[in-house]
This record gives sequence, structure tokens and C-alpha cells, in this order.
Amino acid sequence: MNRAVPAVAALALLTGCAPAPRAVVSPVADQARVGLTEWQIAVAPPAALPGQITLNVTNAGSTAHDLRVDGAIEPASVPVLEPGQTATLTVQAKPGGDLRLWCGVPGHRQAGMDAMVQVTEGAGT
Ligand SMILES: [Cu+2]
Repeated sequence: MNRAVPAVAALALLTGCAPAPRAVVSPVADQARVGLTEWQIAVAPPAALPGQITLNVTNAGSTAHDLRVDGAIEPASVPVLEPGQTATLTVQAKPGGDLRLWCGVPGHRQAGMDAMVQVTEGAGT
């Protein structure tokens, strides 16, 4: 059977053609995944629309973390999550009002758990 050969070739083609975007246009959404690890906060996508944004937060690290959000209409936070725990946080973002996400466990922000979510001006349709 040489059926496997085209499949392997197709896979190689897919991975080989994966583009490396240079942030020409930031992906924008009303939802973002937030991953907490030692010692960073990963946000995908890193840009959002104004209005209600749902953050799906996962503690993907090996120690407890929380999440604080500054820059929204009202401050918002997620209580301390143990490793593997998840939480959902909804914030109201202002047009052009970037959100700052950080971990409030002492020392973690200084260690690098600090990230921005760019909020667009909201001119889109
Ligand atoms: Cu932390």
C-alpha cells in the first residue's frame, strides 16, 4: 500500500506552508484565551473589539495564579486558580482602551506575568 505517501506529503505541505505573519493585521475578537504560566501571561488573540470581551482563563502553570484586569470600564479579576483550573471573566472594554492583564500573586507580575490586550477604536462593522 502506498496510500500513506500522499498523506505524508500533504502533511509536509501544510506544515511547510504555515505562514509567519508579521502582525500586519492583528486578529480581533470578542473572546480571548488567557494562559497563565511561570512567568508569563499568554493572550490569544492579543487584540479585541471594544465592548464585552470574554476571557477564558486557564492556569497552565505549576503553581497558583490569579488574574487582574486593568483598563476596562470596571476593574475585573479572577480569584486564585490552582494549576489546571479554569475560569471565565467578562470585561467591558472601552474603544482604544487597552487592557492590562497581570497576576496579583506577590512577585509574579515583577517576574513577567504582565500582558496587554490591544482594544481597537471600534470603527469596524
Ligand atoms: Cu502568578
